[in-house]
Amino acid sequence: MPGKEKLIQWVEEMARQTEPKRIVWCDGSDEEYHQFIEEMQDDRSLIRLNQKEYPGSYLHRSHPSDVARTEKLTFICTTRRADAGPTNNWMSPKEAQTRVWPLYHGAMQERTMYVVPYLMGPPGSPLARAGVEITDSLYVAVCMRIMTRMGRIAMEQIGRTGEFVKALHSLGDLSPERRFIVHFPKGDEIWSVGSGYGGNALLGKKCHALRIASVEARQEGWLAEHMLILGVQSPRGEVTYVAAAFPSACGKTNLAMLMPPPELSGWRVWTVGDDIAWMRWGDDGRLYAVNPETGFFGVAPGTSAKTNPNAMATIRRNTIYANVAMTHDGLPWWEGMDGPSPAEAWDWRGHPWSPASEDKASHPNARFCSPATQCPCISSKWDDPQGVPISAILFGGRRARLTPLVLESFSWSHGVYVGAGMATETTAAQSGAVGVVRRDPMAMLPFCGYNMADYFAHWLAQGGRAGAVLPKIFQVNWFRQDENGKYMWPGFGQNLRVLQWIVDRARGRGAVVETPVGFLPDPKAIDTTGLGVSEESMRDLLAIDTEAWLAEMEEEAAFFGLFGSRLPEELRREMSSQEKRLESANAKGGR
Ligand code: OXD
Ligand code: MN
Repeated sequence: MPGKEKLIQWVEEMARQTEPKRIVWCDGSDEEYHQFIEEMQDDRSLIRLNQKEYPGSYLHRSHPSDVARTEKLTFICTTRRADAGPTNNWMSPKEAQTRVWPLYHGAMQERTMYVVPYLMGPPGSPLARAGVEITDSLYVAVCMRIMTRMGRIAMEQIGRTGEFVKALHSLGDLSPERRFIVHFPKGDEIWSVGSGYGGNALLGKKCHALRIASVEARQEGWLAEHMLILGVQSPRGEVTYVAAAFPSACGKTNLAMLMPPPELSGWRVWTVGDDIAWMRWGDDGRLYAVNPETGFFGVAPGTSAKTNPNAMATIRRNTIYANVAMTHDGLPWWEGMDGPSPAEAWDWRGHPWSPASEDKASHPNARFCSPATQCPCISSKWDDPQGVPISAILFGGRRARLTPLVLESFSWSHGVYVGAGMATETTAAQSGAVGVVRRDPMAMLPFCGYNMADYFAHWLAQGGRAGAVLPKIFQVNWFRQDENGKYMWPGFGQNLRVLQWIVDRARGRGAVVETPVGFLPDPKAIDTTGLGVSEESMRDLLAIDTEAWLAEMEEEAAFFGLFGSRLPEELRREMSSQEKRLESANAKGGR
């Protein structure tokens, strides 16, 4: 059936269930966007910010119980539970029909249904994939306009190929009791009901570009990952592309937009993407990455001229803020922004706020949604249909102890093991406790659409591809703390010093020290001139505590144990070799 007809049929079917007052097919034009913005101001779902200071920018306040991704209510729907794996919530298609589908019945009565065709990935790229989101939220429609290539361009691809992900979203009654985010990888379908929050409701992002795409990537031999993509340019003009996985709210946007400190003049960092990387093998054997998105949906609190000046410039116009505070002059404000706190403001719920208030002004997971093209350091290749060739892959977490500032894996399969064993302290990006250490393999725990044992196997299989020019794999940790709880590494722009070593290693240069858990930089290999980090701190940042690592490996083994016999043998081998290396180093009294 031609694509357009298939789409019309699906929309009609969804309309029969949801009973909207009217249906609007979005064309993605500027006029349409501005009209939506007007309508949202009329119904108070958008508040106009100070247009002199923040032209084209608005504030959206979400329901107070709907401010983060709700992982507990996120399901993978497959016939067999084992295909979703032990780390995903599973629902059978039958249960979805009886438990979730009825929630859509009449859900759009008195509301408008917006049909949002979108494309993920640069048009013309072998990785460009189409989807259509049906939503009754204008906030979702305007953010999708920023985050994806929306409208005509997507319709062209759908018309041509007949292929699209069917993404059905309704705010429902916004009750967490009736909130579900359900994925059907087999039918390329997503159902999201009861939430208007970005990660739950902008269905092109986590739901399509990660959960559904990861399944497709496995079938087709590519990778859909929770990774930023950046280019590091040396003073000689050599650009090296890096993809880096970090769990949510661990500084991906900051790293992607890194501003080199003045003392590292001549170096530049170019942003290709800040959240998701789709990567495929090119004819030359190299791994090419595209950013499937066209915008940044970043965490506002903590963003400042010090931590991320490029983001501050990006979000100065045409930005839809969610759940930040607003000053009486109509300026957005959040904790960690530059300058003093305002004497008075409205907090993220719209209540009066002052520095004496007990609560935070901005929600810790408040977000900005801005077009990628506004980023001052956007790469000239950010929308190249071929993507950029990746030379290094980074896995990073938020760990106060244990993992060093940086280490290089011994091989691809050791690197996959390092990524699979990743753990991190939780943040406000997901509902639940903050600061608890949890295993988060490759930062994909909440985003892998299938059994993670098979995901590890898929990663391992890439290492055996004939002719593949494998990127080197590294682990980084910007978040080590001393015994007083103080961060030991300055982070932000200074992370470039670590990237410099990584680039050197990726290009076959740079000095290393071998340890049981990987190659570490030779103490002199990271330039610390003018950094204010003592030699002793540097030693601590790069120290390997073999006993603590062995204890960590027990936790890791318990986690891997969840996968039973489905865990790839190669991963077991990597784990046991590392254990042996640690034990023998421990017997010799450390590394
Ligand atoms: C995000 C997240 O919004 O990971 O990128 O939560
Ligand atoms: Mn993310």
